[in-house]
Amino acid sequence: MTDFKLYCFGESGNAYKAALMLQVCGVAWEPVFVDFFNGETKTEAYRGKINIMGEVPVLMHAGKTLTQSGVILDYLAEVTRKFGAKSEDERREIMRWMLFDNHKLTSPIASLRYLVTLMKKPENEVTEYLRGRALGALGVVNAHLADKPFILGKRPTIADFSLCGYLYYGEELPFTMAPFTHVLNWLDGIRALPGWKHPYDCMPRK
Ligand SMILES: N[C@@H](CCC(=O)N[C@@H](CS)C(=O)NCC(=O)O)C(=O)O
Repeated sequence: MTDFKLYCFGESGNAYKAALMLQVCGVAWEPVFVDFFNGETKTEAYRGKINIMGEVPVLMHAGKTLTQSGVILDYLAEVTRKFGAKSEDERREIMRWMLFDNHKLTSPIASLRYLVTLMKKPENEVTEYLRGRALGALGVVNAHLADKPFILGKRPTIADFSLCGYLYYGEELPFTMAPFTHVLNWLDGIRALPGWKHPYDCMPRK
């Protein structure tokens, strides 16, 4: 038994954001496999008892059930006192990047990978649109990281763990990361943190 239970599955970069935080905080945690590809998140049982939004990640801890990766990261920063804000300005800066991540970076990358790589759908105007949005957002993160190793500067925070959620899936990403050299260096910096694991090495898959 561990204190932290994370409902997740290996292919979920959103769940990985929380799993990575748990890993680098060095806390004991237990993954609970959610069978997304067989429709578990759509079931009444899941929506009724686990998450009405029908999504992973879900974190259970100390009698609380938390959903939305950004909320989970914020909660974990508070209870572990690691990788969080040290001032009100930092708190807002973290929120700014996590909101950008959820809307502009993770959203098109996750949808594009789902369609092209996981569902093997042919390229069309939807995938073209999503790729344009994903590459545009990656360009923003790349420019921001041109003069700093982490999103807030010298130290990693939950903003980094949110933004990197989908970026360690390598060949599963249906675009090349090569032009984003600052992003690649930043990913190396996160990978070097003690406790770091690849998504498929810390979350179960069928
Ligand atoms: N904004 C949410 C996104 C969560 C999300 O989209 N999770 C996906 C897996 S990566 C999911 O569970 N989808 C289930 C579904 O759409 O049925 C977060 O950051 O937690």
